[in-house]
Amino acid sequence: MTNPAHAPDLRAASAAFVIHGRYVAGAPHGSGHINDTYAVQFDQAGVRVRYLLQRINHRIFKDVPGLMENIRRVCEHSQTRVSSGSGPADSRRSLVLVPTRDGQACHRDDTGSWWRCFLFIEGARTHDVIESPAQAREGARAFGAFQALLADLPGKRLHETIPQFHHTRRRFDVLRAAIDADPRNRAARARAEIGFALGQERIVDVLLDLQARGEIPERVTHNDTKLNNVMIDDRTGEGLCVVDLDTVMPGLALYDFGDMVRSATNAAAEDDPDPARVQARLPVFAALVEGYLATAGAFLNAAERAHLVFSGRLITYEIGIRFLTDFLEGDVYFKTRHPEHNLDRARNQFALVHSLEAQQAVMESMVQRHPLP
Ligand code: GN1
Ligand code: MG
Repeated sequence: MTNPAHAPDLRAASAAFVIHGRYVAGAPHGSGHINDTYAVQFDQAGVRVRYLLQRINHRIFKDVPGLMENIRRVCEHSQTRVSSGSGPADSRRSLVLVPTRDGQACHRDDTGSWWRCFLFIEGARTHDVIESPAQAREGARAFGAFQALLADLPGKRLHETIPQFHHTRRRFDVLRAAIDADPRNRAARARAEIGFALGQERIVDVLLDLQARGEIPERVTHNDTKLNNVMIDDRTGEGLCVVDLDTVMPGLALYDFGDMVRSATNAAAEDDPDPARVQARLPVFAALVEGYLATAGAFLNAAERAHLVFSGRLITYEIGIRFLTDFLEGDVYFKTRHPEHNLDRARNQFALVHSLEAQQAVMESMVQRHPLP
């Protein structure tokens, strides 16, 4: 999907929320592929305060009230946890929703767009390309802690905001349908990538089969653990707060770990068009294992531990086939900046699958060396 041509009225959108003071400015923020995110600034009695304002992509998230109910519950649960702390960073350890003036978690404007607002976490940022093993360790530690937090989320099962989000077999079938239909006549340009994708079919059902046999359990997971969905403290380098909670729902812990491997180990950006620059960095992988097991190691079972390495390859492959499908379908899902953007992304991800596969044995030994909690 290409970005909408005209910028929304951020002043009007923020007026729906309980924000005091005078609107000063607003600008796009971050690099998400789905929602539109803005930082808006207010003057509150002489102090500049920022808020994070988001327009939710309701073509993709079809039940926005259900999604916001999930997010509200998760944020409240996490705030209860961090409110017991008294360290200087504690108020930045959880997302805080700003309610609308009529007490709701989100606002629907006249054009039908849905908006939500969070307190802006200052003094921290997200990183699209992980620069050091330390950053990876901190990110993985934060995601593991987030899973641990969700393990005792009170109340009913969360809504599935995108059904079968990580159902790799379904993703594979959708790809095959897109290849057959080839609605934009793009398949010829993606012959090599299509060949690679179809050639990996043997890995598609591995986790689904384990789950069906009851060997790995359903848990509440984040499901979009791109490392740029963790805020890293600018000063201390600590992983402070997990963001992008739209897909928090029932899932497998391994999908989360796999997406950390995909997004953190890559030496290149996810859309780097030159596959020669793509490589899975082993020291970053080792740091992910260390960070993740420090916070999640206590609840993972043996089958989950045994598939940590595999999960990286599977999720990289899965996101790769999603990019490829979107290229074939005419860029209807992910935001793109040029006509080959999704194809570049798919090629990049497949190069990473290749690199992960080549280094599998070393990565397995890294996991095994890690002591059980
Ligand atoms: C999307 O919104 P963002 O950019 O954090 C996508 C993820 C993909 C990711 C690939 C809801 O995440 O599943 O892994 O792009 N989110 C959704 O970069 O589809
Ligand atoms: Mg994001």
